[in-house]
Amino acid sequence: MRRLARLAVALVVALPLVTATASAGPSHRRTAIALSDVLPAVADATPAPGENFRIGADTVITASGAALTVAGRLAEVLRPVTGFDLPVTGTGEQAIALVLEPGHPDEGYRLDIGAERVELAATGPAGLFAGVQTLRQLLPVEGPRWVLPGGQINDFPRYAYRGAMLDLARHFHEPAEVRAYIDQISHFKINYLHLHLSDDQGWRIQIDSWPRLTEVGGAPGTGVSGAGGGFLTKDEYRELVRYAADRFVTIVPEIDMPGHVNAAQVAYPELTCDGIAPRPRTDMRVGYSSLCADSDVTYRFAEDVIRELAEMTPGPYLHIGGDEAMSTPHGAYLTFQRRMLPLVRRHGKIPFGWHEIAQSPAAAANGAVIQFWGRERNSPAVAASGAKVVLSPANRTYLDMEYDPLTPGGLDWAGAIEVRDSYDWDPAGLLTDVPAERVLGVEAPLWSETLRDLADLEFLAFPRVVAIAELGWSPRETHDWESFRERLGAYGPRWSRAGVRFYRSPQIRWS
Ligand code: TNX
Repeated sequence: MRRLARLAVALVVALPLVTATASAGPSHRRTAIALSDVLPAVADATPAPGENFRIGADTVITASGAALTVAGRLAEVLRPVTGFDLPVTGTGEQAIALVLEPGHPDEGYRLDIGAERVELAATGPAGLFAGVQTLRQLLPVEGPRWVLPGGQINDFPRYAYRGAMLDLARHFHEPAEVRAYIDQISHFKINYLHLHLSDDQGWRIQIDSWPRLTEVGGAPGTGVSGAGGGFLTKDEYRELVRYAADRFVTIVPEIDMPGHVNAAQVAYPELTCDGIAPRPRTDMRVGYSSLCADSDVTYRFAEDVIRELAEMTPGPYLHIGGDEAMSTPHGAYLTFQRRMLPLVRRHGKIPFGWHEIAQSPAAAANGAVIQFWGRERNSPAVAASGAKVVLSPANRTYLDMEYDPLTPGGLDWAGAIEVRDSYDWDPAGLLTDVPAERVLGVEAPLWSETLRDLADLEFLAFPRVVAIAELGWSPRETHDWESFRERLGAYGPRWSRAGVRFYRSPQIRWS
């Protein structure tokens, strides 16, 4: 039924005569945008041709109570592009009405577009915000006719966790760059941003009880190639958390331990087993540093950092890394995790870790979320742990991998990842030994070894992060490369207008 509806829409759009219908009037014209031309794909769309809504000088946005903030946001984005006043009021004719009503799934919404009224309904503000992202894409890129295609959309996410990750340690990204990224990913209903805040080359978050972490680890010249330096003050971090929350994105902070700690050890040599300060590192190697699992200072340090980080993090998760601890002996690794995982719990957070933590029985015992970053199709340790899993298979989701061998910048250890590679897989079936109900969601990490500025970041992230957003949001039945590439191609002008320097993949016909 749904496919038929889509086909009908496609035919209508393909017709050369996409102007007036029988009941012609300016608001009854067809638009070139179909109701299902949305990224990520909506769960269900039933077009009502002839019921288009035209935003004009008399259009108002109505909302009350908890819907008012989202209504304000909608007005803020529509006013400058359309040039209309769009007052936010309690009631009114010719309204885009934001309505709170029970019965929708988490983050789900219904969008009803008729000739006289648009109604966007959800159970809470998160669902309204998701609906607003859909509505924005249903408007043309340019005026003067701001027409929404008539019909009804019912939409809700497949997975609760749809993430992206930035690596501030290998190259520090300024708060303004992080905000720009949050803006862009929130358009695609990504709802978590994981910040990798410490690594061998740098430490990027102020910790009051260990001030040298940022004085030394965030100094100019820290980072890969020594190009960069910088860190987030607590105020800047809190401000980012707020900025993200306003866009329904939750920050997941990561302090990587027991490996990837060279920057902390340069600042505090007592964090090594022999007490000797290592040299600062600006190369890309991994796996050489480790905290000392049988030393008390390790746990004093870890607890102070986790306490301070938890205090300024309202979100449920705190990521403790755990990856590539090649210089931590296996027994020491288990000792470390046996103490760390409950510690995160004691500070009120759900522990999150790279899939290596699955080796520790403490992972499942403490309800940890495991982030799988491998390329294998099975993972006995992850399967045996029984824990929830977020999928970041490196050969599909690693945004720092090159698109093809000619890509400027980017790494290649997990292979080249063209847009179709990032799109054509199913999270439910990726790990053959982990049942589908244990998959919490997906995340696209962007490591910063080869990045310098926002342009580099955008080039690697867009469009691939949208493929991961669609895998996280859209029902399995909508998965269709041809449809995805059409919708992506049509989105290009929106990025161009916003000044986003995306990769013009040859796999896509860009409008
Ligand atoms: C592996 S994946 C890493 C990072 C690197 C990345 C580069 C993972 C958990 N660790 O330390 O930055 O590869 O692609």
